[in-house]
Amino acid sequence: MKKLLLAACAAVAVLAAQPKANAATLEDVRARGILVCGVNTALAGFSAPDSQGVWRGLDVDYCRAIAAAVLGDPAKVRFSPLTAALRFTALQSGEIDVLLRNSTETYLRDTSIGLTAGPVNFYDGQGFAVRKESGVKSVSDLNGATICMAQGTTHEQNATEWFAAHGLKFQPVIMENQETMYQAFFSGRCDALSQDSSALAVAIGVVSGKPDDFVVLPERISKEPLGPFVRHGDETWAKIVRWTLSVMIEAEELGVTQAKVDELAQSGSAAQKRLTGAGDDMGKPLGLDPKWSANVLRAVGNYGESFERNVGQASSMKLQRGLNGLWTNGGLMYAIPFR
Ligand SMILES: N[C@@H](CCC(=O)N[C@@H](CS)C(=O)NCC(=O)O)C(=O)O
Repeated sequence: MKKLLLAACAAVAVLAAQPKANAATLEDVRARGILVCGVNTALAGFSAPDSQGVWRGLDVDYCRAIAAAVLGDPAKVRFSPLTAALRFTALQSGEIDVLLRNSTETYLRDTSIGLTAGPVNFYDGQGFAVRKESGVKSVSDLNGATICMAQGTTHEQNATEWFAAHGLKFQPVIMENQETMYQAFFSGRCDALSQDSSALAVAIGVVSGKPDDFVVLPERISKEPLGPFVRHGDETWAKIVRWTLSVMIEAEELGVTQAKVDELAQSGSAAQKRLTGAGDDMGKPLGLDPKWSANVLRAVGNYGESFERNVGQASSMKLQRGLNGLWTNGGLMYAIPFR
């Protein structure tokens, strides 16, 4: 019954808004001269303004890369910060051109709300954090616990199904947004905090101010493949969004870095030349500039560079590549050939 109710609520929430009939996002963006990208309000590593007010993160880089591909300029982006609960409606209504907001791709999100999921730009999983003094060592120790989660996310359903499957119970405390969820957890209202493990790393490592007082439990109870969403029915736009990430991954595979784009356009292999815009016209099929892929790489670098800068070793998060490594290193990042 609870399950049915959950499914029903999710359906009502997502079907409420009808997608704007529009299959010409590329033309709209060109006419406007600016890409409107829906992002998280503040999630360090993915999308958050820095101390100068400049948006930074893995999702932000992807937005800038799309702007570079389409408009030739990574600065031509307006970031539209959205809560989890409002993000899909903003895309359906045409308020944004693309959603890049640590959004999990699922079957229902891809098929029943007038949207289409793009490629995965970060493989994540749902985790839990607790206060160290609680002595809790694994998720099974949370039987009967109160768990803080955010509204409009995949997390309540995942937790409900996981606890039921393990014959355990918990008390969900569903907060309106990330900020209120953190307030609730850090003020002691919940025994645990549950969200994507990348976001947990930020919550404990950065937001808490006392990382040593908390511990992230070892289990990941779900798959959370995060990626962009676009409106259903705009095939060209979906392809532009998909190929932009593919170019970044292929560049990493081929050793094309941000600093070497121009050099490799001159002296690289045939594949490197194609990727850096010095081969055949690779823009025409999508209605883009012949040098669109070079513009992407000049703007944000390859996928590995963007990862390390935003969430990896050069960031405060220091996440390992893991599943987000190249397939040649045992990860899941695999580019469709750019030829
Ligand atoms: N990947 C998950 C979670 C994404 C998500 O929105 N996470 C929360 C933290 S658990 C968040 O960023 N909330 C921000 C907010 O709603 O203000 C999803 O797509 O549902």
